[in-house]
Amino acid sequence: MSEAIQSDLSVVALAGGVGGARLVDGLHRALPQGALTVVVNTGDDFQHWGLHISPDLDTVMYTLAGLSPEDRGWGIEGDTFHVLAEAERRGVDDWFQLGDRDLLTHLTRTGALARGDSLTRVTAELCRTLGVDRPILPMTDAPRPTRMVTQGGDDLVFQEWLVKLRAPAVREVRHEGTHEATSEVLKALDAADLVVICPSNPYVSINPILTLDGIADRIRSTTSVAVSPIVGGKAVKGPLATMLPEISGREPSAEAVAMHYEGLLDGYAVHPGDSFEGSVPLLETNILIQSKEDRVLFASELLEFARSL
Ligand code: FO1
Repeated sequence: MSEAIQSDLSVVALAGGVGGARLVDGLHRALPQGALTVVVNTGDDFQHWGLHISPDLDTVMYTLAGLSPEDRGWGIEGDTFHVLAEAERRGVDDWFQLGDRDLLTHLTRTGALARGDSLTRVTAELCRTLGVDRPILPMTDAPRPTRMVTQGGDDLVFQEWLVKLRAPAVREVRHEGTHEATSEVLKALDAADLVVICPSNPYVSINPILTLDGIADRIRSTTSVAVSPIVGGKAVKGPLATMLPEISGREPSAEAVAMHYEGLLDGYAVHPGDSFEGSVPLLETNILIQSKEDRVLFASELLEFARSL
């Protein structure tokens, strides 16, 4: 790839929720201003209490703003839940924990969308008010809801499946709605020297982006690296370890995820002990990046690895 890494390099990161946001935070610290664009999954978006909730966009935004709780990863550190407690008291749906400070984001977004603003524009405005100066782009401006078909035959909105029902065994993941990425996303990929697929769930966080028109082709024609979301047979976060055998018939491993991305990658980062004989070069290093220090160390290593490809 180009020699430009760390200076003129243009990096696009594809991200879902918490795992993706932590790597994005590391890349944000390791790269100079203007070098990073983040494309975020919106397949998890849903309506709740009449509000448009974009959990992955918010997780990435809050993480870059330094507001995320380090352990849980989503929402705002130290938020209170008075509105949620009132919902419980009145018998209103309270299975999705919206914090009081977090609510301002959903109110602002819902109002702006109702006035005709695009999700791309609203996200840029939310980032501005939070002091986030890196472009965070929703993958699309139109609805593209992820639906989970369970082995019991239920067809569920993603958040109901994940949060309300705690991820019952799944038979199929469906991406409904639009196939169109935004022009901003396509332009960022056209200008990219490197695409980083973050350690997010390949089925529910990355696939909604990859299956938009023109995305996979652009990734194939750019240097691309992914980071395994599986360490020692366990998911770093979320239900991926049980989803892998349910959907692909393969045991959960870094290799099973690499097989899912077959043909897209030029390099792949795995945790020590997870390496395998594959078709692309591996970076074997500590990919557990919960702390802020580990995030930037790993991001720098990953960029160095990408330069060597
Ligand atoms: N995840 C949960 O497991 N329970 C919740 O109640 C919950 C609330 C929530 C509120 C705002 C937000 O931005 C994210 C929230 N998440 C919650 C996380 C989210 O549902 C998932 O982690 C992502 O959608 C998966 O990428």
